[in-house]
Amino acid sequence: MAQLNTFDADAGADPLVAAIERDGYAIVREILDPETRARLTGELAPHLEATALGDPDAFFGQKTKRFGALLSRCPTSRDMVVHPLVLEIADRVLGPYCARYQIHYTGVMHIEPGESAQSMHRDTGLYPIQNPAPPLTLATMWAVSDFSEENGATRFVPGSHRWPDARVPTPEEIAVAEMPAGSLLIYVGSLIHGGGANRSNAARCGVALHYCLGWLRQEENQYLAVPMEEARTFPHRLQCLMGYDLGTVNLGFVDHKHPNDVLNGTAGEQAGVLGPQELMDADNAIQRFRIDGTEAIGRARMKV
Ligand SMILES: O=C(O)CCC(=O)C(=O)O
Ligand SMILES: [Fe+2]
Repeated sequence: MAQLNTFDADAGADPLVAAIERDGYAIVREILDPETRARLTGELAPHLEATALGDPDAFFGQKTKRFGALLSRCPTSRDMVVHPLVLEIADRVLGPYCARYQIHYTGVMHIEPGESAQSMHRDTGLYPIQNPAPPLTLATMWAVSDFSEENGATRFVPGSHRWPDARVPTPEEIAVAEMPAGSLLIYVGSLIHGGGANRSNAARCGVALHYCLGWLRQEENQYLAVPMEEARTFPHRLQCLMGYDLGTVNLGFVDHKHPNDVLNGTAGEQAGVLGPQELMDADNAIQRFRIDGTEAIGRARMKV
């Protein structure tokens, strides 16, 4: 396997965006400082303790602990999700296809010893859009523990974001996102990937924060995952990323009012401005999709 696209935390967005466009992914080494990672680990601990193993859905794993609603449960994730480097990458990867992007999913993927490899999949399989397709979602996987081949580091197929749906990877085409704790794997949601098998004697812990185009339904419902009174205390940018914003002109209003005004109790009696010039301009700049047919190909979960 060729050298992975691995960058230092001060590399800047340009080489990362180029790698993500070309190969579908990039790894940023040790972007979280040890204090932040320790705080994050502490915030996750009681929730991991309270989470049972053995998800009824085989896809999620029998020895993997998962929980979501991180913005409520884990205050450090509020800073991670607005990390300037990640948002610059999201601006450039998702930005051409939407007036606004938004938070799609927040969660922990904690793979315990003995877990087998997850099926390889595309996260964008949620949406019935044929591949290859422009980026619909962008995923970040933050290594809370070290990620190694032995302990279940994410497996992925470089370049598979450009493949048609029918192509299944060979074992030789699979790369492993080995990275020290505090590092970050960023990939487009159409990249074929999956959690690895954990053959070590300690858990592999990752925090996944995903983004999607603002005109798609979010995988995790942010409006119900975080109580409204709590969301009201969040910074404006974070509220908007959760979806308390218009997805584009007129998209996502509440009773003809702006959702951010409704959240914060500033909406007033009259209809809100649902198509401000800046949003009109952003909407006009979107690269529009051509939908030229449908095909019954099903959603792929590949055992490789
Ligand atoms: O745990 C991992 O490394 C990846 C998990 C994953 O891709 C998923 O659950 O969608
Ligand atoms: Fe996934």
